[in-house]
Amino acid sequence: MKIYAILDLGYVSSENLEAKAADICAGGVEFLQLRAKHHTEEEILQMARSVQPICASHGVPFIVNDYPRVAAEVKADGIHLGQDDGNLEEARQEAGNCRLAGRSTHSFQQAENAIAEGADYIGFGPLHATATKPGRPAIGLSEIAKVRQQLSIPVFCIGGINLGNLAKVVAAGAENVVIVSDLLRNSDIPSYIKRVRKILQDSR
Ligand code: 3NM
Repeated sequence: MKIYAILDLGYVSSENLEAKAADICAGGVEFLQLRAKHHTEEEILQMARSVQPICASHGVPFIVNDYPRVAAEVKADGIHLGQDDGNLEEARQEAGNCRLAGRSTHSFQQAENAIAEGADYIGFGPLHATATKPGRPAIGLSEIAKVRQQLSIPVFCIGGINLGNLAKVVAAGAENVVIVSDLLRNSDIPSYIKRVRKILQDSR
């Protein structure tokens, strides 16, 4: 049961980035990703430089979304790519042969393809429609169990997950989850993460 948090600049200002990263790491997550869709590569590099040491000091693997060269520069533990973001192994090499390469997937077929291309883990969603990834239709919960049974790599369910629907997501077969907006909007992130952990444990 793993919790994957994303520092999404749609919800966190760059001024608050370090404080939020520290809160998330102190709460205890298994991964932390930096995701900024409306910043330049140089800005993202600066942000990655400030977040990476916080993750490292807590032993939380640090993943960079979309920018392999930034990942290489800060010696990130991994990179994460969407469906249209190019070849995963090329990105991994560009990222300094980082240990983790993840891919967003939105169907069973894409999940299978991610294994074939060497992904270390996948995101699977969006389970529910979400303003964090606008324009992407919800895929629902029905294929979670099948994907988990048939895939040999960790599956991270994502998309509109919150404290209110998490138990249902777990009951549908999810083991690992990514939560973005519900977590970042919470004023007490460490205790929020503890509540997520408890629901993950209790709903199995
Ligand atoms: N990727 P929230 S859904 C970043 O399905 C992202 O690939 C998705 O944010 C996918 O927890 C998503 O706020 C947004 O819904 C998740």
